[in-house]
Amino acid sequence: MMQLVCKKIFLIMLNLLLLDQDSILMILKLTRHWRIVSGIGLLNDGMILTSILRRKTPSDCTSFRLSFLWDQYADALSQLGFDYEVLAEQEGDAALGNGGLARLAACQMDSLATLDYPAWGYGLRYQYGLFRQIIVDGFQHEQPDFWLNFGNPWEIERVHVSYPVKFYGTVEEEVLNGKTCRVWIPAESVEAVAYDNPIPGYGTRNAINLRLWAAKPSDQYDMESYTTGDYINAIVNRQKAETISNVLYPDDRSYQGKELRLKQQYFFVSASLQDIIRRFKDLHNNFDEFPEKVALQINDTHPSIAIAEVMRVLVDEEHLDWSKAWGIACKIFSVTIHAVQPEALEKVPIDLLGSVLPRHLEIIYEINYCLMEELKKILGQDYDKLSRMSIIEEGAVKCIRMANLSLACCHTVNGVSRLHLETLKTRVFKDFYELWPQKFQFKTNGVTQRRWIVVSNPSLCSIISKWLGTEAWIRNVDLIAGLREYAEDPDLHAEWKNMKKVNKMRLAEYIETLTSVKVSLDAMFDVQIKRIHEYKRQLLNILGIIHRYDCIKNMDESDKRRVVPRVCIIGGKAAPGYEVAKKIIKLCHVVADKVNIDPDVGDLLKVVFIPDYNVSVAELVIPGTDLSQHLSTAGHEASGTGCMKFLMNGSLLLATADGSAVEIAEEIGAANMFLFGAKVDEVPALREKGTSLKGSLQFARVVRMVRDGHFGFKDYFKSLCDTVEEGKDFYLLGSDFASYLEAQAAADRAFVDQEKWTQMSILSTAGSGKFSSDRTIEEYAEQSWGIEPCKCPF
Ligand code: AZC
Repeated sequence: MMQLVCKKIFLIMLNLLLLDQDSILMILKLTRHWRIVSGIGLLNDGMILTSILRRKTPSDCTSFRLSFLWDQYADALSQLGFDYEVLAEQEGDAALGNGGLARLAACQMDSLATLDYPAWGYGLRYQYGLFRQIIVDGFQHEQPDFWLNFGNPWEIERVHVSYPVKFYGTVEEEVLNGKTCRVWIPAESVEAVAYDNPIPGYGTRNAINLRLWAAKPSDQYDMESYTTGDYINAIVNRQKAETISNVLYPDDRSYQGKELRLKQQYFFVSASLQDIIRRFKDLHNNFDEFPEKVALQINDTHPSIAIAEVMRVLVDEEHLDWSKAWGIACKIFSVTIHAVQPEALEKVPIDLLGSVLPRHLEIIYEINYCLMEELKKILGQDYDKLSRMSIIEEGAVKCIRMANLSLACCHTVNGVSRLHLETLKTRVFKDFYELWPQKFQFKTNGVTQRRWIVVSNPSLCSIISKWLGTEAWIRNVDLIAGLREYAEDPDLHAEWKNMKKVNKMRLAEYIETLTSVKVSLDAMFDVQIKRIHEYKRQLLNILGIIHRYDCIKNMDESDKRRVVPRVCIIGGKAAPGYEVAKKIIKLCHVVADKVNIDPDVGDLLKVVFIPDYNVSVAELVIPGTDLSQHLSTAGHEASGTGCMKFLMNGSLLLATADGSAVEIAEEIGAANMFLFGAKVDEVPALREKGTSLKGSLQFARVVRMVRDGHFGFKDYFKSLCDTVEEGKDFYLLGSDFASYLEAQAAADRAFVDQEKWTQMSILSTAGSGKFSSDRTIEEYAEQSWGIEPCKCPF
C-alpha cells in the first residue's frame, strides 16, 4: 500500500460538467487515487489521445506538445478515407449543464488534474443534456439533445460499480442495543450505475475521474413487485426509475418545488456518498479520521441535501451519536455560492421533502432546532433575525432553505469574486456574516488556458510560446505577463493582427453558413454570448444597436465615412419558460432583418444572432472577437467567466464594474478596457429615483422605435418595452444608457488606431494570468480543503 503523503483524502461536492455538466461531487483521496491512476495507466495512451481528439482545431499549433499524435491520428484516418476535421465536427458537446456554473467546473477539473491534486468529480449522466436551440422566424424553439444517440466513446461504463438509492416510505422507531433509533423504511429503490470519464492533466501523468451516475431499475424492487403478482406495474416502474437521470432542468435560476429535481439531487448525492464512504471504509474501521481524509465541496446550493444524508448515514447507519456526527459534517463540507439573486437559492417545500425523503426532513428539523438553540444564546429574542436565519421558511408554502442548511454546516462559504463576496456579506447572507465572519471567503473564478487558448486558439498559443521562448506558461500561466514587454513591438503586432484576422475569417465563414449574412473582416467583431437574462442586459445591447442604426440612417455620406463598421454578434439560450428572454431573442432577429438588408447601412452595421450557443461555438467565436460585452447591472453577476476567456484571447472588454470585471480592470488597467455604468453602491439610489426614460432622451427614442413597431411585432414587444419603462426599469437600462453609448464610442475611437488597439489586446492577454482556474484551484486547495499536490510516482 502506498504511503500517505497528502494530508487528506479529499472530497469535493460540486455541480459541474464534463464539457458542461451540472451536478458534481469530487473526492480527492490519495491512496485510492493512486490506485485509480494506475488503473488508468493501463489506458493511459488512450486517455492522452482522448484529450487530444477532443480538440477540434488542430491546424497550426505546432508547439503543442502532443500534436504529433494528432497528426498521426489524422493521417491514419485519411488512409481510411475520413477527414479528421469533418469527423471531429460530428461530435456534439456533452451539454450536461446550464451555463457558467457548469463551464467553470469543467475548467476546475482540468486544473485539478494538471496541478496533480487528487480529486474526483461526481455528477449525473443525463441522457438529454441542455436543449438545442433552433430559431424559426426569429423565435427560439427547444429541441431535445439526445447526445448519447451514437454512444459516448470517452466514457467507461462500470457495470460493477452501482449503488441502490432509496426514496419515499416511512420512518419508524426501533430499539437497538437498548437505544431507541429512527429507521427509514424506503418504498422505492433505484440503482445508480457509474460511468467514468477520465480527465488527464496536461504535462503530468496524473489523471482524475469524473464519475457520472445513470439511473437503472433496481432488481430488488422488481422482486417485490413480482411476488405480489403485479407484473405490468413492475415493468412500468422499471422504466420510471430511469427517468431520474433522463433530463437536465434547463432553467439556470429556479428549480423550486419539483419532485423530479429533488430526486435527481438526492440520487446524485446518495450514490456519490456511498461511493466515497465505501472507499473510506476499505481502509478505516471508524470515522475518526474522516475529516482528515475527506473534503466535500458543495457547488452552489443544489447538492446541499448531502449534509442531511451524511448525518443520516453517520447517525442511523453507522450509529455515531448526533453531536459527533455533526462535528464531522461541519469539518468536511464547504460551499461555493454562484448566485446573487435570491430566486437562485433553492428552496424545497416541506411536504415534498417529507414525502420523497421523510427521514431527511426529520434530520433537517433536528439540525434547525440545534441551530436555533445556538442562535438564541447569541441573539436572544431577536425573532426577526432568527426567522431569517432559520432553515425552515414559514409562509403559505413552508419550505427548506437549502442555502441556510449549507451555511449552518459548512466551514467555509465562498463567493466567486471579491465583489460577489461583498454582496453575500452585506445583502444575501448578512445575518450569517455578522455571526460567523470567519466562514466567509472568496475565490475569484478562473478558466483553463489549456482549453481556452491552447485548444481553441492554436495560433495564439504558438505566438505566446514563441515570444516567451517557452511553453511553460501552459502550466504556469503567470509567465504570460512576460508579453507586456513586447506590447509595442511591431513584429509581435504583425503576428497578432494576422492571428486575429485568420480567426475572424473562420468566424465569418461560420456566420455566413449559419445565417447567410456576409460580414466584412475590416469591421469590429463585437460579441455578447451568454445565457439570455434580463440582468445580463442583452436588451441594452440591442437598444444600443438600434441607436447606432438610427444614427447611421440620419448621417450624410461624409459622416458615414467616419463610422467604424461593426458586426454585432449575439448568442445565448433562454430558459424555455422565460418569456422576456425569448422576446429579447426575437427582438434581436427583427432588428437584424431590418438592418442587414438596409442599403443605407451596408457594411457599416451587421447584426447576427448565432443559434445554439454552446462550448464548441464559444471555441470558435471567442478567438475571432475584437470587442466583447459584459453588461450586467452592477451587483448582479456573481463573477462571469466568459469575460476571462475573451480576455485570454485578446478581445477588449466593454463591461460594467460587476463581478470579476472589477478585478480584471485592476490587472490590465482600466485604461485597457471600456468600463461604464452605475457602480454597485449607486444602484439602490438609482432604483429609488426611477428616472429611466427621462434620464436619456436617446434611450427614450430607441424604446419608442420598438414600441411603435419600427421593427414590426408591435404588440409582441409591448411587454418587453414595459420592463424598461420609467419606474419599472429594475435593471437600470435607462440610467446606464448614456454611459453605455459613451463606452461604445470610446471603443470605436480606439479601433480606428489599430496599433493602439493591438497593444491593448496584447495587454489583455498578458494580464489574464490571474484568471486561470489553476490559481482558483490552488486557493481552494490551500484555504478551503487543506490539501497539497500529490505527484503520481510512476
Ligand atoms: C453562474 C454565475 O451567474 C456567474 O456569474 C458565475 O461566473 C458562474 O456561476 C460560475 O461561478 N451561476 C450559474 O450558472 N448558476 C446556475 C444555477 O446555473
